[in-house]
Amino acid sequence: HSVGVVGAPFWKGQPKDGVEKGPDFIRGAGLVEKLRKQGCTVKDYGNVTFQDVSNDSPVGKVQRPQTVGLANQRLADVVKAIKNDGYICVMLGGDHSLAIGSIVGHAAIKKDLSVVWVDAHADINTPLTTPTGNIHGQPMSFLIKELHCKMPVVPGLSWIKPCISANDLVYIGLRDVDPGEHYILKSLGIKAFSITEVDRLGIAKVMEQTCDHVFSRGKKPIHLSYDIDAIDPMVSPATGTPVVGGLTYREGIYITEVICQTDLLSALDMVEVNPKQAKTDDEIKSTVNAAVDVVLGCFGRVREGSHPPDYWMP
Ligand code: DIR
Ligand code: MN
Ligand code: MN
Ligand code: MN
Repeated sequence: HSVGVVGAPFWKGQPKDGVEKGPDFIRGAGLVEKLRKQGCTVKDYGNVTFQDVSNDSPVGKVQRPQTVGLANQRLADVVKAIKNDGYICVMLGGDHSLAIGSIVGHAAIKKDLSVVWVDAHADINTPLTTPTGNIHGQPMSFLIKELHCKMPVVPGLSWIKPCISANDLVYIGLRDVDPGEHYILKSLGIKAFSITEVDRLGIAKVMEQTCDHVFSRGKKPIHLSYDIDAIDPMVSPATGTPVVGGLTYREGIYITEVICQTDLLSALDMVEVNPKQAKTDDEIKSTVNAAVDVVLGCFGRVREGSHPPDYWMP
């Protein structure tokens, strides 16, 4: 695999600082070296620098729309460049509002994407349904074509052109969904495997059905947007909005092994690692390691072990 890594140290899609430290903590745990050791070609594009916007007052309930909008325009350009260079793009967040720029940039190069969204949350509130005003709870609403008619014009965010069909989105791990979000999922018929479906079917069936769904209209590139809070807070507590009863570490990694086997992964977001939300160093370590292992699993790491094709037994 050819992997282009970019850090997006941005927190202003939600109120808690610390999530901007995510990229450097994930790199600090040896991500790039570990990817190379498992045979990947890796280019590290460094961290994106974001501009501050003064007088960015809320529009309705939406917090910091100009800052988040500008950051995502910048990120979209960087992701476009990484895709044009021929790499699978790995965006290290940062908060999940960054999925806007990541997906818009990706979709500009690869027409007709599928999105697999692994998260405790659906992140599909519109600026009108949002209970918090935080844009990290809203990115998908800006990207879904069928929601465009329900979206108010928000200054700073009006450049976003929806690029994903409701049919091309699959959720895994949901367990904290707002009423407006639930209405959207049901009325647009969006495929969603909540944690209840993971309990009912098991993760293997969930992934089989996820693949059936995304491949039913042909083999399209996959954008995997992975929020670390999908995994149980016993494993990944260092995140802004932990929700009990999440994916086990094993389920979280199994998802990545199946996605890797499709050979269609084209971009990955690894977001919402917030070292400042940890109570101990061990909590940071466990969360960051889970994030690193998610990325490694996407690029060929298999838990049964492996050996190079030219291995010669001593
Ligand atoms: C909530 C929380 N649904 C919101 N969302 C989170 O703010 O819209 N997303 N935490 O990751
Ligand atoms: Mn999220
Ligand atoms: Mn989440
Ligand atoms: Mn693969």
